Amino acid sequence: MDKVTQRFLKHIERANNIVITTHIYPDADGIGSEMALCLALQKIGKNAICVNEKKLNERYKYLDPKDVIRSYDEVKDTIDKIDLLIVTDTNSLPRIGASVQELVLKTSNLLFIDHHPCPRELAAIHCIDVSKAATGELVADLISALNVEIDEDMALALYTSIIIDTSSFRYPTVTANTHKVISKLLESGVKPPQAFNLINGTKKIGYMKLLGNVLSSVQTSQDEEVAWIILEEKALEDNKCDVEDIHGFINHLLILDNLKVALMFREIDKKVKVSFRSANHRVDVGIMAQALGGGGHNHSAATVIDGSIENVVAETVEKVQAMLEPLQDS
Ligand SMILES: [Mn+2]
Repeated sequence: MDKVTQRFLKHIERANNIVITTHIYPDADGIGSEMALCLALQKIGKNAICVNEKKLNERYKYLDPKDVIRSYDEVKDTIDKIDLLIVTDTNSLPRIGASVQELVLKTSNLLFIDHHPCPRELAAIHCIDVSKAATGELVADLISALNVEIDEDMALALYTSIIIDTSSFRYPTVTANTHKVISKLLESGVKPPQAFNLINGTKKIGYMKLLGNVLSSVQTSQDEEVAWIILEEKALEDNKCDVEDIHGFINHLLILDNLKVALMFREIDKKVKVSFRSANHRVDVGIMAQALGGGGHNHSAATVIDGSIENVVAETVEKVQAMLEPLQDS
């Protein structure tokens, strides 16, 4: 048994009242991981609930059919004793939100269950495994270590975690273990087309038009190693597009020949969110995003930069090209 699993079991053994949370603006990995873990802990008799900063976004409610995820406001007056606070899919406390951070003060036991890069010292005392493609993959293994059978609700949530975090199995983070977990989830009753459509097949015509416009105005550096798309606030409004729907736009760039880095610039108020994807395993966009004030995985990362969209695009593209310069092709 690996150290991450041992540490997890030790924490669970000692705790009865367990609160699980995830990052703000949670995605399917954060939600699927906390929800499945919560159901598993309930099955072994723990008093477990999920508490998020905000109520679950409508589009994700199907991932929580037993309604175990609560908003902080719903539970703040009833929670007093917390033996263990588990944070899934991030290892940064500010990322869990200002209100949920209040719960940290009510417990002496905090455990991150995550797959994002972090300092060695943090990984040494938490359950952080960067070899996992999704926190959901790690949680599936931890649930098995608890000897709990993964039921259909858990399986759909964890399967969705993994398809979202791997962009349907296309990232370099996908391993044999990822597929072993997927195999187990299918045996637990997941139907892939149904799971795929529930999370992806919900787009409106406005989405299609916006995607078309954005992709047809793609730009690249002269050597085509950097490609980028720009999303202006107005275009989102005009097409009545949900922000949640546009995260995947950038992935369409990854099929370009010669590409090393894909960028997506999105205007938010007076700032610009810059998303990064790596199309080449030698290029670590996590480090690039970190150099520009953000962070993330080797293959997928982001930062937020102050300034007008025109300036941020020009400056970031120049910096990314400079960062690519010393790399040798092979
Ligand atoms: Mn994740």
